[in-house]
Amino acid sequence: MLQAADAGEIMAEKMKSGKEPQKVQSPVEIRGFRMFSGLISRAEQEEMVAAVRDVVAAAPLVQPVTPGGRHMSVRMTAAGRLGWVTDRRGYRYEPLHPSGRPWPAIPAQVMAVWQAVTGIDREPDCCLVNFYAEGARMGLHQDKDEGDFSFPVVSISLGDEALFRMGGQDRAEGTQSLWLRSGDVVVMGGAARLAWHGIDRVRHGSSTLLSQGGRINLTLRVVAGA
Ligand code: MD3
Ligand code: FE
Repeated sequence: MLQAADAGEIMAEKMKSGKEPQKVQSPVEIRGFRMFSGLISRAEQEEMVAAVRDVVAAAPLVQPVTPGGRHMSVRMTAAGRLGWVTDRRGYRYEPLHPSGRPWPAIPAQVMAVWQAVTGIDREPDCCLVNFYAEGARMGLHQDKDEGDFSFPVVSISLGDEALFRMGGQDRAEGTQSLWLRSGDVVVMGGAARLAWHGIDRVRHGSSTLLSQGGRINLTLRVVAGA
């Protein structure tokens, strides 16, 4: 099922931006999910974790509650003009953290990854930060609150390994799973943009990046009307 993606596709996208194309490895593509394994070096991961700590200091992690009243096991915060939030009032993007303060800026290193893998000139509006402590998971879902699905979502994994499950646009389609490791980047565009996906489990303590263990996932999103 694994199929080498067309590296030229990404380079062609970069040319469109009018910027110098950056050399990134060609991704492995699985049903529209483009996987750049180990794209981010250990030193860059460490810098990114330091930047995420600054984000969390300005916009503390919260344990989100679904509209149905369930507490999510993942803790979240965000950077950028908008942050994704959920509470009893619903799922939505908000310009302010629940504290009432604006979200901090998306770290430059994170923006650089978006540019390297998408070549898109439009900056993402939101960098959602998911933190998985021991035992946290994320059920199968679609990301549909952005309103515009023509832009890809980019995911960056940091810390402990996670079993990522991906399906199709229809919930009834079969799923495939793979382990995401620290430094991996996944781009969900085209058909994969509205695919069902989730995190079944995290191997606590499998990475030395975070001294207390755990996993950070950053997702970069363009939100319509932002
Ligand atoms: C496919 N996060 O934040 S990243 C999420 O690892 C989310 O924390 C997971 O699902 C995590 O919504 C998975 C991979 C991912 C992220 C966003 C997507 C896959 C996606 C949006 C559309 C389609
Ligand atoms: Fe998602």
